Amino acid sequence: MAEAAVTTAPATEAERELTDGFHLVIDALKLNGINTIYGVPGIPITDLGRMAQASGIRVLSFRHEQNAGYAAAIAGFLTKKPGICLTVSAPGFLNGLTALAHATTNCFPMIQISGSSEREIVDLQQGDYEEMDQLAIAKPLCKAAFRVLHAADIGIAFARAIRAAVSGRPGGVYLDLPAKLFGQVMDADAGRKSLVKVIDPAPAQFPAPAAVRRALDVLRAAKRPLIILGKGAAYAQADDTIKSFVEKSGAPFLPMSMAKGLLPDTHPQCAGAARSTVLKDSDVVMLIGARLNWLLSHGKGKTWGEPHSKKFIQIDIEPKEMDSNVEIAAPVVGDVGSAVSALLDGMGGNWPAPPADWIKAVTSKREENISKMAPRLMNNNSPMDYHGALGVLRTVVKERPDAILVNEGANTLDLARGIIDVYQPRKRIDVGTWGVMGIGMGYAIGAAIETGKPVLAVEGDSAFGFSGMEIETICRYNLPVCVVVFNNDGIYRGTDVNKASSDPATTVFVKGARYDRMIEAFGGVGVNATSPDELKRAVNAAMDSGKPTLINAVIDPAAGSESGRIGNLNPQSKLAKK
Ligand SMILES: Cc1ncc(C[n+]2csc(CCOP(=O)(O)OP(=O)(O)O)c2C)c(N)n1
Ligand SMILES: [Mg+2]
Repeated sequence: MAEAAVTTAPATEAERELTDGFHLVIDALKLNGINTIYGVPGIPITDLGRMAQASGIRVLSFRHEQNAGYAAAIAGFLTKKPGICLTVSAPGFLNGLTALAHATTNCFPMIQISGSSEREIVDLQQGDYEEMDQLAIAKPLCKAAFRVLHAADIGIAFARAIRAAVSGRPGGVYLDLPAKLFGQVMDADAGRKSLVKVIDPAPAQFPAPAAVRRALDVLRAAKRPLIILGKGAAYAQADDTIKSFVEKSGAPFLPMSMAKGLLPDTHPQCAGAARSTVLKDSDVVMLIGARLNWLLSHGKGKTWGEPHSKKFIQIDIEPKEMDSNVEIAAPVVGDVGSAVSALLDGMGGNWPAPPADWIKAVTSKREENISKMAPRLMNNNSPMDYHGALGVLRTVVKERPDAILVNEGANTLDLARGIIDVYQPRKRIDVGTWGVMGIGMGYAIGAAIETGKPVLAVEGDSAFGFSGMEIETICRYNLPVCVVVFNNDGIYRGTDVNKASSDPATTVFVKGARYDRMIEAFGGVGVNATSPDELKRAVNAAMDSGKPTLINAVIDPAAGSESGRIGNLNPQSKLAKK
């Protein structure tokens, strides 16, 4: 069919209006309201980027595809529309693939569009320029993968890709576009007709009424209820419904890191500062868009107060999520918005408050932990420790609740997650399910572009290194991003010593490095901050000016701990370490 459209022309090419693969790709994106592309140019997609830019699409060129991919992934999370990452064949494709897999693992809708080399040569393995069977490699790492060979199929391919990315549980989609496709010419009118505007790309999925009743029965009978909000709840953009439900239930709630701010961390029901108490002592736990994976100790063991058992209620769009780790007493399968609104309706007018002794126990634990922490956050030590530096950033965010906080590292991540309160939904974005390093600058750029809000990126010095070159991109597009590098001279700590040779130890970096000087090379503002007071002045100035800024925050190299809060995951041997 596609061949016929291309070759059986009633008139000469000069006489009729034509279109080509380049334009059909751009038109397919625009028709579906996709206005931004994150990528790296090169053969065979350089002209596609140019033409897309000329047509009014915002095309952001990065220095490495992985960072473009992370920008696209977070764009998907923030907007519920697939973020687009555009890559060149083989190496560029592979560079983007980590981000595509990350998007899939984290349930963010994203489409990686990659150019690829000549099929005939690739399939015969004759050594083409950047030869690689990209479709086969992408398939196991994403939700769906498609290849388009004919210009007339571009419309339907994009429709499939968009639907696959955003419907059901969102995820990454790969779209393989061989070089030849772009130059294929066809009748413009037939081309227009071949495009598909996706109607209702993420249809609401209502839970069964019986499942809703069962869930409410379990919740009503709870003596010590707990609600856990995951990033699926943040993704849903059902903020008012979720807030009403949580408040009506009266139960303490625990936000996972990217669900912070759905209700403010300062909300009276927030149990963030009493995490271990609520996990251990609750009797009924309702999970809303949160999975019982490693981040929640798989729903079992000491963390959960075993041998005492609990009942779980789980809301998830993916039926297979139920019973993934432990028995789910009340599965509610549906999209978070529809499910929570059905629960809210089902609660009626006189929902009983949870027993007062439970609320009191959680509140007093929370107050106790908060007041224990308070003095540490006010120290003005130089070099700084994490608490002194984070105490400052906590105030910066409190004063600018609409700023977006990007966070990665080990100690820098774990401590910032606990210390910096978040006040609005989708204002904290971080390493996600994998605890991956490298999301920093891609997320910062994606968040600034998609929301127009100022961004504060709180980065371990190691974490920053994975995407650090993108500060040129931040300067080039003049984005309101303030990067604070927590420079403790290394991974976890800067104090390790190699006893065997003159090589530095594996976890340490150049002592006293000045990351602030990097951004000056591109015209940004660099500041070296050695005390909380200096840090405060620099961050406030950056956030107020909106100028691309990098602050080298000098942290005591001995302040951190191995792997931050997850040192227990390091394998141990009975044999002594050498
Ligand atoms: C892609 C990737 N590579 C490696 C790691 C292992 N890793 C975990 S945290 C970390 C860096 C921690 O150091 P830093 O960012 O400086 O934070 P700090 O604890 O020093 O504050 C590394 C390399 C990872 N999580 N992801
Ligand atoms: Mg470090």
